[in-house]
Amino acid sequence: MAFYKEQYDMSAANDEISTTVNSSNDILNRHSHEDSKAPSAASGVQLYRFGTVTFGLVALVQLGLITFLALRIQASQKNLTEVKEQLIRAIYNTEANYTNVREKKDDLKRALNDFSFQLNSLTEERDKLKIVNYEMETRSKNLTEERDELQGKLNNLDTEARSRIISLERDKLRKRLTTLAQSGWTLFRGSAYYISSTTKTWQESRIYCLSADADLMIINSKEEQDFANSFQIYMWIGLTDLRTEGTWEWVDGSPLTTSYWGTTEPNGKTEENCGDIKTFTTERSWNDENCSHSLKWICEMKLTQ
Ligand code: 2F8
Ligand code: CA
Repeated sequence: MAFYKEQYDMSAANDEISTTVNSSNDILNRHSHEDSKAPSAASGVQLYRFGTVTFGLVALVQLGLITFLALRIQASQKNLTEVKEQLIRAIYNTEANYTNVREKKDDLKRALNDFSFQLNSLTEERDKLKIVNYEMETRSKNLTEERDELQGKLNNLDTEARSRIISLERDKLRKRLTTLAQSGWTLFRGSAYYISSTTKTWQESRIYCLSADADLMIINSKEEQDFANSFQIYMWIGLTDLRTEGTWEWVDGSPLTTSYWGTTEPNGKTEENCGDIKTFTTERSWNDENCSHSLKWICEMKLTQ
């Protein structure tokens, strides 16, 4: 804008000079015309002086104007130089910015390319995984169906096998009970009992029972006590304080909790360390006896463990 304004000022000044010169020429022309009308020596000198003065004045004005214009032009040039420098700086900055922006753009382009590449790879991978997942799901579904089918078959087999095993066990037990009954064993509440017809010491009696997969009788209830008494036989049972004098226990190691000692029994102290059923007509039928004594005995075989 400043540049354009300077240009405008200069042309205005030129116009002004042209106008002034033209006016002077007009005056000279006019006088020369008048001279032609009334020529005289005095007026010629005057006219000459006037012309010289006028010319001088015009020259002075023109010189002033030229100086003024030269100064203005110089100022304008300075201004223009500054503007030019500013423009150069601006262009330089713009170029630098442009380069910077272009570099950033290139960086972003590269990043975008990388990202696109990665995105493509990931998309491909995802698609592959989708296929694998679908296959796995199908396989899993098939395997589940297969497993359920096999489980069903196994359950059926289990049921069949179990019922077969139960039948076998039942048959075996029946056979065993028959054998026991035929060998003189009596069944009572999940156990089989055998009462000897001969007599032995307590230890020998026990060995006999053990050899038959049984042991001397252990009495755990009033019902069992009544059952034992009902045979009305003086016989060894599985009771002893051989391990600790005065501490009576059963042959399986269990302590004596409920006892059916006869009146004043046990009374043998260290002399009588094995138990028997003696006074079987009363509920409290037990007696402690010398273990070497020869008596009949009763074995108990537990059928349910
Ligand atoms: O039943 C009373 C008592 O009878 C006998 O002693 C006299 C017994 N001893 C023998 O038979 C060796 C005791 O054990 C019993 O307490
Ligand atoms: Ca006794």
